[in-house]
Amino acid sequence: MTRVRKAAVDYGLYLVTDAGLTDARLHEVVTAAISGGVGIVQLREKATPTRAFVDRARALVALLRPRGIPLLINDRVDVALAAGADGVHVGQSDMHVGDVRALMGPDAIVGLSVETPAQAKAAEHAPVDYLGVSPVFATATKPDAAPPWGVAGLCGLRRMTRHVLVGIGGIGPVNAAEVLHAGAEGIAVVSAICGAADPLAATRALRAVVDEVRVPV
Ligand code: TZP
Ligand code: MG
Repeated sequence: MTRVRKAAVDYGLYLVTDAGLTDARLHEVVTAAISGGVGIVQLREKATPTRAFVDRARALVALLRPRGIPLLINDRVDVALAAGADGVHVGQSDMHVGDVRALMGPDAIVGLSVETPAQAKAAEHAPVDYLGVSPVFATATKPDAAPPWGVAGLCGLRRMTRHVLVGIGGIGPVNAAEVLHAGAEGIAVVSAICGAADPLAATRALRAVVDEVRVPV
């Protein structure tokens, strides 16, 4: 299966899944998020046995690929390769991005979380497609998250790197515009969609913010 063409990827609204929040509704939530306008999805499974992780990844590839929406896998290159996913997102203590790139190939999407300016500086020439700015705001979804960058920190980061930046952590309809105005190409959200009573309405509301900020004046 050919991967989604990465030059065409829209980082504006990025859904990161959470099994604890979606539970058995994973398919339903991702379907709603597609209808609501997400441009990219990451399957993040921290406690799922490998076989079930691959099965979920395959099912999401089948759902997303016909719509041209890439699926990234959190942490696990083996799962991404087995499922034919479009890419991998790693953090600072996961596999080195150089190794991820070598295993996944040049057409895969590789993302890296950065929690400090020093990490961003170290990643300047790394073979990644985007940096996840982690976290922008305080979040209860990732208990071991680093101290937040804040909007000022994100503005500083925008000035120091040429990479595409995607903000994550504590982002919802109320503060999404600030993150984009600070220079992020996109916002990544977990609870704002996965934890919403109406994931379709929640996604539409976020998409509306992204589209409004991006309209050239
Ligand atoms: N990485 C940095 S913060 C975070 C991850 C996976 C969780 C973000 O969750 P939420 O609910 O969008 O704040
Ligand atoms: Mg990780």
